[in-house]
Amino acid sequence: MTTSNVSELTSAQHAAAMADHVRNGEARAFALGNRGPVRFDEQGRLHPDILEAYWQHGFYVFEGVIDPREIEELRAGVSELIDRAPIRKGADVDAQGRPALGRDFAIQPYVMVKPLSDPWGGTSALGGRHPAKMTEPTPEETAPEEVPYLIFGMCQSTPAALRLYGHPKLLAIAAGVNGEDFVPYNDAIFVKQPGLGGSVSWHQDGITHWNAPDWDEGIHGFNFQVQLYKTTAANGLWVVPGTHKIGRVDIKAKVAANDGSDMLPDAVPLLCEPGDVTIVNRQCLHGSFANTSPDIRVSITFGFHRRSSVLGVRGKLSLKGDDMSWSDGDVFDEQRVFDRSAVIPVAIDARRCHFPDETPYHYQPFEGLEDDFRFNDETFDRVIRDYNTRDLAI
Ligand SMILES: O=C(O)CCC(=O)C(=O)O
Ligand SMILES: [Fe+2]
Repeated sequence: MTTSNVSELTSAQHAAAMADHVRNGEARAFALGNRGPVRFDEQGRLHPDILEAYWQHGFYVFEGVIDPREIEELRAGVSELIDRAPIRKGADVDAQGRPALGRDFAIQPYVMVKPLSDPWGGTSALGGRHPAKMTEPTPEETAPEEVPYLIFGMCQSTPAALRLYGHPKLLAIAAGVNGEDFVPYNDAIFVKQPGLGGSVSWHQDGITHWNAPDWDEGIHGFNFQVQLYKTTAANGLWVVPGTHKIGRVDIKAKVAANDGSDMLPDAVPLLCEPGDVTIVNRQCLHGSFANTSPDIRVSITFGFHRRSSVLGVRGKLSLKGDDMSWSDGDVFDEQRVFDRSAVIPVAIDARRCHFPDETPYHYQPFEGLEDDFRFNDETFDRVIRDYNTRDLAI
């Protein structure tokens, strides 16, 4: 028996408490007009109208970017990752008693959390960028002790995810936002199983450049999210439009001004069909609720930066394993940027082998070096294995 407390919500009560907010948020989201298919101009550059809407609101929803066949391959790959998660943090076996995946990876791939919990809100984790605690509903008694929350290292563990990393439309979008010489940041798969998935408390992603003399609205880059399933206001990511322009938001004060509720009135949900892709400016205030809905969300999340934002900068948020301790990183010199960026040409080539009819993306920083970065066993060892120890996190 658990002792009851008036502030504790069951899953169903949490879902009911969100109903109005969900409905209003959906209406606000569709009214913004920052969504549609990806479009390019005659030179193959991201259409200026899309860029304008992105810079106005701080996010954009690209509809129908990833073909159904590729989504199927990604779903199969991620299902396997979910099945192969350790039964709890640090365990060597999965729920079926097989060896958990990735115990030999330099960075442990799984962040496990208690069902419906908020692991970071109100803690000093991740540089203290999540100051407010989200509502933590009580899971069903049948829920497992821990569930996967984030999965790292997808380019190493999942062939379909490596190929996604070389997707020509996604890389052209990255070039449109961050310039042709754009560089990678990191990746993580956010997993929100129905009735189990934890919340991500309100935060802005960037850490390093808030007080930089050349600070601007794009300096901390952006994240893609490729949606493998339909996303709803109940299970999806919410963003407060325009907050990428205003510097650091006082999140605690914002929640307090909302009677302590995490349902911020000016936030909107990212509403997607399978195969839709979002870009969210890392300076935008964003977060997601515990998933008390009946629908799974799997968001393959990976970011890109302007080269000038990382070169010569001391990184932050360097992941040191599954204990979620994050710390100062290395200074990112030319070699480090080159080594992490090399995942891109290998991913492009892995994609070319699998989808021979598609025109591969031309990644300018590796112009003329393509033959050294073909997808093969040698480049897997040299470039892909433990590539995320070289992430460019700022
Ligand atoms: O998908 C989520 O719930 C959180 C995503 C997020 O924080 C990010 O992409 O930076
Ligand atoms: Fe984030």
